[in-house]
Amino acid sequence: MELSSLHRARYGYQPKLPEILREPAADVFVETGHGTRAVSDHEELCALFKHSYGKPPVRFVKGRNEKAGGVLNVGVILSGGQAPGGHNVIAGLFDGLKKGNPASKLYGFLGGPSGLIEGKYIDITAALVDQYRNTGGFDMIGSGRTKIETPEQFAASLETAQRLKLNAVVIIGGDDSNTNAALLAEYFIDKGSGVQVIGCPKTIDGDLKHQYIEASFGFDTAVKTYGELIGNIARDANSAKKYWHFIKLMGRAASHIALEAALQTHPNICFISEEIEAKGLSLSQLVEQICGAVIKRAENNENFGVILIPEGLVEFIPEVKTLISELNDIMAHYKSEFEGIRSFQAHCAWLEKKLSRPSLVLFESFPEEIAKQLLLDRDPHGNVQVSRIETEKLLMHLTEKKLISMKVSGAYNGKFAAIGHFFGYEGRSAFPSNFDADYCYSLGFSAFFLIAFGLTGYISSICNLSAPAREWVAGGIPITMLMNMEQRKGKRKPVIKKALVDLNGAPFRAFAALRDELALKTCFKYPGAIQYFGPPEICDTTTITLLLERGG
Ligand code: FBP
Repeated sequence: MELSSLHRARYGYQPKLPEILREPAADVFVETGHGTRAVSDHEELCALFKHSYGKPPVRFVKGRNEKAGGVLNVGVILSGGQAPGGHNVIAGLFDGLKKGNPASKLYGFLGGPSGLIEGKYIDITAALVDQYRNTGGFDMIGSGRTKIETPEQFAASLETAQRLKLNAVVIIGGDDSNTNAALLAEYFIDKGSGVQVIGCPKTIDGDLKHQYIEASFGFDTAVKTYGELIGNIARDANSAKKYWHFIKLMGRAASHIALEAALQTHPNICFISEEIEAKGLSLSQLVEQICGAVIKRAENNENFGVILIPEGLVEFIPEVKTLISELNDIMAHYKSEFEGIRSFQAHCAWLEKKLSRPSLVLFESFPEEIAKQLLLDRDPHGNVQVSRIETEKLLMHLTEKKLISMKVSGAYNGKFAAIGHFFGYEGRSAFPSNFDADYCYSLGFSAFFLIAFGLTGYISSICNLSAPAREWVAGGIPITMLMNMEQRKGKRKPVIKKALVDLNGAPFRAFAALRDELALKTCFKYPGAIQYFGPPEICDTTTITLLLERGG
């Protein structure tokens, strides 16, 4: 592979670690806190996680550990969507293991959790790790979205772990993957296997968040990548003064990415799904809001603008949410009948008898492309794949329609030309920012210490993230602490509770204080590209969200 100059330079970057993780393994001790409770549904979760529920949080402190230095065999899995920094978690884990004892081994399961189930793995060697240090993507071992859920899959996972004589499995993933890590940890204890399971918080969506998990890795780099692109578009719009840009941003249900991008770039409008649900705003009210800004700006001859749309928006607009939920039920209940229908027209005719009247009217009012996207396959968790629904195009279409009708009635006389964009995959495999490179390396190193101290069912935790890396606090918390019970595919299941945007939180309040002015005036900010080398105030700062949440 021919390397770019930046690629080569990034190999030489030494990620910064918290002070405590730089100590020799024998000089690090574990301090335990008090027993913990789940987010809610304490009794039910306690019964489901008989062996692993309610354990205390731990953090690493200076102290003597006579037992340090044993040989450990560990397997690692990258799970779910790519997030910048995954390779550095593996590098941190690898370096930690080798620092503990050079004879320790790390195996990488290929293609996500299915690699563990099917026993597909590679040896992770120093030469391999060195090819991936500080790089984006998950291509070192690949990723996948297989959920370990059947008794056979659990048994096969244990068989693989025992065949490789593993002390532990590390699962690097989001809320669903770490839920799986908790279930696997409980299963391994129940079988008396002694195989530990440790999770690491990954997802660009930023919705795996808690007092002890201040950020999921990848969010920082992804939003900085989108921030650069949105800033460039905003500047182009302000130069040409002729287009409205409708930009959908990844993030699944949560609007953290859109909110952070809005704080970075000051678009004219940014919808926050959580607020739309809380206020019960309809699709036509959102379109009216857009038209209001278009008309007002046209009065100043500003026939251009930027609108940010969180990926999951459609699922938070009450009437669309009802439609999607009816479709989910119908598609699950009449699966084979639904799959047997060959054409879109035939699907529509079939749905006429199945959907409620208001949902049918709404479905039929959508452009054909959008209606088709609502019928695409659900993900393994039964959710609609919001990344594949072109909400930006839907809003462009409805805005244009409304403005045309206003022109006919003489209520509006400006120009409107819209361009749609979707930013998601562009940010998931970028070279990790210094923050993500440091944070991920620390998470991996911390996972090693959790394993060395014999813990299981824990997620690696690095706190105090708005401070310089040397002051970060390393440790872990039991995964059950993040969980509650939710209805999934018609059954109550233990799951990690998604952290959506808090409408009372500092990031949302900061945006809400600005937005009336942003809607009318042109106040764009241009963050520019991620900087990897240079002064710390340009290269090492993290997101506005994290700084505001940490009171910065
Ligand atoms: P994770 O939750 O697994 O980190 O994935 C996040 C995400 O990037 C979402 O923002 C997006 O909706 C989804 O993955 C897209 O999934 P896919 O890669 O399967 O298209």
